[in-house]
Amino acid sequence: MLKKNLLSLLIANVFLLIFVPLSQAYIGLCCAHCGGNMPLNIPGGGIPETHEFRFKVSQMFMVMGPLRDGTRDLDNAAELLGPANGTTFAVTPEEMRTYMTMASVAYSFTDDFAMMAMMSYIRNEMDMQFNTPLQSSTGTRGFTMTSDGQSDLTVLGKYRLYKDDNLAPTKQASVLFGLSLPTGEIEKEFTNNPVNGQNGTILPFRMQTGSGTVDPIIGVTLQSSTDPWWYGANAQLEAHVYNNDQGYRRGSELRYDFYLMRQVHSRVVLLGELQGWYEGTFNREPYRGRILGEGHAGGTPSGGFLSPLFDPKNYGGHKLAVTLGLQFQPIPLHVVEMAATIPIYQDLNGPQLRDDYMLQFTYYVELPTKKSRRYTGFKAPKELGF
Ligand SMILES: [Cu+2]
Repeated sequence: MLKKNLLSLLIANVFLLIFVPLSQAYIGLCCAHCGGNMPLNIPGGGIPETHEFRFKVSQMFMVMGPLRDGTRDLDNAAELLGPANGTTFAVTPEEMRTYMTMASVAYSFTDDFAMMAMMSYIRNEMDMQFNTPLQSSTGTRGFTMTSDGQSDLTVLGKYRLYKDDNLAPTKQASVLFGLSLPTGEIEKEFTNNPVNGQNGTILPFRMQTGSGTVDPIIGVTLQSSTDPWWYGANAQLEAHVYNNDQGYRRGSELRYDFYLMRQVHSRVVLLGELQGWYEGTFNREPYRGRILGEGHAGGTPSGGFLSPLFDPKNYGGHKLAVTLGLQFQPIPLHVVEMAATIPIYQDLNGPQLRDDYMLQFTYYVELPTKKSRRYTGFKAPKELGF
């Protein structure tokens, strides 16, 4: 009897040794405090552990085109190029490429309150096609319009309203609030336009790198996990409430996001997101168009728009996109994310360029300060799995 018990104890132990490492719970690549896993492309998504910094750098590449009105793609040459009469245009965009390098820093002051600041450097390139008269007068089919510079600075606070556990929550709800500050520019000008008299005039709305206004941001974040799944929902509104120095403002912008992540390894997480985006039109033209006639035929405000890009009504709409990605932890306290986004539905106030695809690479580092409960000098605390 005793022998039999010992034997079964031995078998049980061997069984445990073999199978326990496989069934061990994942705690997430990031600190348990923020929920463990969260897509890195959601502004204000995860938060650092209390009294810790998080530095995030991200490189984004986005391609837009062709032009679309409503849910229908347009053919430049057949439908849009012609005299600048309001229905057809002298110059139309074919494709836009945006390169954006983002940097952000976040710090948690208490278990429930964190602040973050983010800023980008943007480069825009837009391939433009001329109508027949401009093609003959310039001797070229079109040109690539460019602009680059720093974006607006976003400062956000995140306050946790609910959590089911203070140190390692599996359910939490937070509110976000903050401001986008006008550090970007709204008077970028043409520099390489082959058409006489166009260089030095104002570039269209989306080639500008800022909104020109102080914009309030509010949002909510819901995060849950049931190992090995992490999931949640976010919504964020950026309102544009007054006119900038050029006398216009951007349409308000609502973004929402549902995400589902599956941790497949102690250092690897797969992620999927459904992202939505609503934006209104611009409320009117900049002073330099409305009064000085820049962007209009004949250089006068009564002339038709040279390009659909100058019309404030050709912006905004509703978009839905799917993002698939992967997160990887190369060393403790570091996380890398690679993600690709493709649109699945776009109903746009047009004609305007529609989204084509987006690629994003993000790297972040957590830095515990001496006040952090994870602080162990220069070594990461192994017992917590970081
Ligand atoms: Cu975390």
